[in-house]
Amino acid sequence: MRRFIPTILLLILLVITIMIGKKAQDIRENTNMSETKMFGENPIIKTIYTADPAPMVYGDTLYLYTTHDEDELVNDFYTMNDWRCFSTKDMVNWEDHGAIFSLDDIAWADSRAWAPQAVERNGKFYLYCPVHKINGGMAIAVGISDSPTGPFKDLGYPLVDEGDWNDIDPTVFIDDDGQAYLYFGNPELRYVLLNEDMITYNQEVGIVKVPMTEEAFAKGSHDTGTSYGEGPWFYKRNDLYYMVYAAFAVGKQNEHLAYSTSTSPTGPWKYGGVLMTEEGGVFTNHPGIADFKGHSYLFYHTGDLPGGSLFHRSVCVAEFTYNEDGTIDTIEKCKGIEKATF
Ligand code: FUB
Repeated sequence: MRRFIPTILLLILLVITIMIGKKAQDIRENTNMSETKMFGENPIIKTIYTADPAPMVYGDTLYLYTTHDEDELVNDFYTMNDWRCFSTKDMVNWEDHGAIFSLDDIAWADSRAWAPQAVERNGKFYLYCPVHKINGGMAIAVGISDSPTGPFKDLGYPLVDEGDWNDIDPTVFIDDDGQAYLYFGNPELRYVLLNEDMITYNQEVGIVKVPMTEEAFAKGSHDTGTSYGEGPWFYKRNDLYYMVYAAFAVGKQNEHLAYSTSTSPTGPWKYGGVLMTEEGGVFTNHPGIADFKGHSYLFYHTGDLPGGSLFHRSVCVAEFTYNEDGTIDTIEKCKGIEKATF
């Protein structure tokens, strides 16, 4: 019998070890410890003040173009000299590509490097940017590059220049039939039909003024009597065209985000609702929407970085979903988003 005691003890030890191992596995499975979730925290760019986010998905990467609020203000107003680019493959880790286009590259502009949007066509990248003309009003410049991260080279003259202050905040979209649209404007929404070269537009159609009706943009407190303010973002999803924009509600000081839809790229537009309220924001807000790796994202800006203000903004992002009929519920300003998994 004494001969068997060590063997019995060994067997008991083995059974106990197996039981502990099994228990640990159960705990892991029940608490999902095998999956480590990662979150990206808002504001997503923490090194400088950024605003007016414009996402562009190209290949397996999301490129985010932004404006840049300088730390030091000139004349106590928006002080913005260059456009920045950041990229991510998972919505959590961001690479900073620095200044990819700047007022120094545009001989005919002197200030206000405002809200841009980029698009790719035939292997070239086009960055549409509002700027202030030397001795003039606002106009839309085009930067051209062989790479999404620049450097961008100026076209040499404005693409849109009506001699008024409406020519800001361009949003570009190429439809399935190849027709490209450039919408822009504050306080009126206007558009041109871009030619295939993306640097000229159909002169016969010219600059079209969208009817600023309450059916299209709801009653509001901006100059047209509607809520449409500025910062349009134009895109299509499931044959429905969306116009998302910064809006002014009656009795409110700060901008909220709203959207309208249409079954045609040129309207008529039908007001859809509030996408993001003014709450927790600064005077401006600015939408940029992208589908990336199976998720839908709304980029926007707040004043949430330390030292933040209406002139020192910071870009944030929120994930959202569409309702079955294509409508979108109001999206909360949020703490951040989960790492995109694929
Ligand atoms: O960032 C400067 C201007 O403020 C933009 O062009 C507008 O959309 C608003 O965000």
